[in-house]
Amino acid sequence: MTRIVTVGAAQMGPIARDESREQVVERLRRLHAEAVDVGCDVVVFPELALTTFFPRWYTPDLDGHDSYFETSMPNDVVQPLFDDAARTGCGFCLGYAELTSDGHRYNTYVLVDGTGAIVGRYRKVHIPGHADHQPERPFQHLERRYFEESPDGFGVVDAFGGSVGMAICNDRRWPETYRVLGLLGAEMVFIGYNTPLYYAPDPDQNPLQSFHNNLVMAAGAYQNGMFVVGVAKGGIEEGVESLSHSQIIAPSGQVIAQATVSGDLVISARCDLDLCRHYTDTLFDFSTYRRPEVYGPIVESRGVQRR
Ligand code: CDT
Repeated sequence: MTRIVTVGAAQMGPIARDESREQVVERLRRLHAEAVDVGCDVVVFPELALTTFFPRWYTPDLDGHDSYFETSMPNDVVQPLFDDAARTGCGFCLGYAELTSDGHRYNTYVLVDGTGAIVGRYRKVHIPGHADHQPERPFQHLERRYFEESPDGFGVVDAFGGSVGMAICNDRRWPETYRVLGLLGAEMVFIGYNTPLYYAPDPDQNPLQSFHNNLVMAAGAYQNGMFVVGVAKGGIEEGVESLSHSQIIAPSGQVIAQATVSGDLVISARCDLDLCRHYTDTLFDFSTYRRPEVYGPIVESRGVQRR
């Protein structure tokens, strides 16, 4: 029996600073309905999909952006989206800023199945940017001020007839993300992102943003025999332009669906999860070919250690 999962990537255009949660949830519901119309079993929303990308602004107090965080999930404002999932049978993956009851702040994804139940939660592992105010930059990237690194790491959830992993934005640039998920048996990895086109530490990278986006996700998909669904919040948000180019990538590394314009839209692909085995049973048969006994530095050291 084939295991076909129809996956949607619900790309979003900008979310304005003064856009209410209710307005944003209406946008998400429209995208979810579009995904249902094209037969999706699950639709993936971007990173921090309920608000503008607030780490671009500095606040003197750490709690200065707490109004952008959710203290419960689901909550009254997003409940209609959960109800849509239960009514239609189409699940979703939603990114938001999470403030826990004991005061921790995370950049979080939840995976919701076709009954409207949360079946997985992931907190971003690799937190990019800086923690201090750097007024010389045209805009800030203060994720390291407003988010803690996940203490939990990566995990895989049985959902939609397969094994699903989640990662968030900067995580997609790190091979460890995909390899850990691959070792946990992930067949599909959902990755939302907000990627400004301007990179202050090295603007030479600016024209390469789209290339790097595909490079890392396609390599991750191929080297680990998995589908990768990359979903942008792109366009010009509060004066900062971010990458769109959402894409769904097969275990072969080939792009099988791609957004050709920016803004709110759904792309989708029918993913035969058994295709993963073409790679994980052959070239990337981990248990036959991997050599963990010589990979020590990967887990023993954080930075470069010349020997
Ligand atoms: N959201 C996020 O992780 N964005 C980063 C921007 C580069 S670091 C300033 C990314 O890796 O796309």
